[in-house]
Parts: sequence; C-alpha cells; structure tokens
Amino acid sequence: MGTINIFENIMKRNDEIAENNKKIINNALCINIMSSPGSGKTTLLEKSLKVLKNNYRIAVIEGDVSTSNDARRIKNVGVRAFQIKTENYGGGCHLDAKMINEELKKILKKSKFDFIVIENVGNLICPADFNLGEDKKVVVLSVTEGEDKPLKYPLMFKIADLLILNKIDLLPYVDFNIKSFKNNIKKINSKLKIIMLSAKTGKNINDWIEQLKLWYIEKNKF
Ligand SMILES: Nc1nc2c(ncn2[C@@H]2O[C@H](COP(=O)(O)OP(=O)(O)OP(=O)(O)O)[C@@H](O)[C@H]2O)c(=O)[nH]1
Ligand SMILES: [Mg+2]
Ligand SMILES: [Zn+2]
Repeated sequence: MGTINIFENIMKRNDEIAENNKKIINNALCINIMSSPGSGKTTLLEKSLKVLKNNYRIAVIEGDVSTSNDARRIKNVGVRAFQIKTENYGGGCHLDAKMINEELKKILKKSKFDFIVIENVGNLICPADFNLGEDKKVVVLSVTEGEDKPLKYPLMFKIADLLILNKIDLLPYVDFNIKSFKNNIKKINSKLKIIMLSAKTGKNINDWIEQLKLWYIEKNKF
C-alpha cells in the first residue's frame, strides 16, 4: 500500500465520521472557522457571540494544540465553550471529524443548541482537508498577513463559504492592497463572499452577525 492510499483511507474515514456528525448536529447550524494563528478568530467570536447569545443557544468548540485559553475567553462572555487540545491526540495541527464526534456526543447529551461554532487550530493548510460535518466553512484573514495569501494557500480559499478580512482598523499602517487582494481571490474562488471588518473596533461586525442568522434561517426554513 502506497502513501497516497494511506492518505486516501484517512480522508475517506474522516468523511464517514463527518457524515455522522452532520446527523448528530441535526438542526443546529455548525460553522468551522479557520485561519492562520492570531488572525482574530477568538476575538471575532467574543464580540459577536456576546450579541447572539441573547437570542440563540450557542456552543463553541475550541481547537488548539495546547492550553484552554480560548475556551476560557469564550466562557468569560457567557457562552458555553469546550476545549479540544490536539496534544492529547498526538499534537495535530488541525481538528478532525473524530475529535469533533467525541466532543459532540458529550455536549449534546444533555443540551440542545442553535449554533455550534468550531474554532479550528490556527493553520491555513491541513484544516482545509478535513471535513468536520459543518454546514459552513469560514476563513479569516487579517490585513497584517499580506494580500497574497489566497494564492499561496489556495485550497483554504477554494473550500471556504465566506471570507472574513479582519483587522481593517490597521489598514492605514500596513501595505495591504485591497484591490490586488480581491484580484487574488477572484483567481482562486470568484464566488467567495467577503466581509471586511474589525473585531477590535466592531466596525462591520454586524454584517457577520446577520450572515450567521441568515444561515441559521436557511437551514431551518422547512
Ligand atoms: N488591531 C486589531 N487587532 C485584532 C483584531 N482582532 C484581533 N486582534 C488581535 O490579534 C491578536 C490575536 O487575536 P486572537 O483572537 O487571539 O486570534 P486567533 O485567530 O483566535 O488566534 P489563535 O487561536 O491562536 O489562532 C490579539 O492580540 C487580538 O487582540 C482587530 O480587528 N484589530
Ligand atoms: Mg483563538
Ligand atoms: Zn494538520
């Protein structure tokens, strides 16, 4: 058996578990948020879930190699959060469907949720390969990372349903050219929707909140 076959088998098994996750998730809207380390995923969640928690039941699954810092930050805004440390699974640089499956079984045993939000391990590469059973994949890129990232990490931008361009408050201080960024996105995924916001100042964060509500309504309209 060659290396390719082993990889294909891992992905096939992952997709089977992801299908099972979909069944467990049922009517909840599940999103998988991915980005390189530090682009602002947790900050975005802190700010937006603080608003959404008034009308929706929300659970957040945090993926990190180590520490429970992010789960603690989410709990501090009054939202239920569960930490996966991939060091307990051999130190992986991504979440896989099996890790999510184990977590979902615990989380959904006693409670029901409208939103299940997964913050993946900071990494623009392999999280793109692993379906988790989510409804939507969101990629966050911050303006400090450079406008060429969609070209350098194409798979992530190909598979995303939505791109959040974060830290726009820093645009005056960095060489991030919005026009060439949009051109780069066009080359990789011409239909990709982009929301430009600042999780720090809250500018345009309402567009993201409205997008989440819309996806929830779309999933539950029948
Ligand atoms: N200026 C500015 N800073 C931001 C913004 N959003 C997040 N940050 C800062 O960026 C740093 C990283 O933010 P996090 O929210 O921890 O990023 P993350 O993507 O969750 O990081 P990992 O989970 O480690 O991958 C923190 O110092 C935040 O305060 C923003 O919109 N503008
Ligand atoms: Mg984080
Ligand atoms: Zn990985």
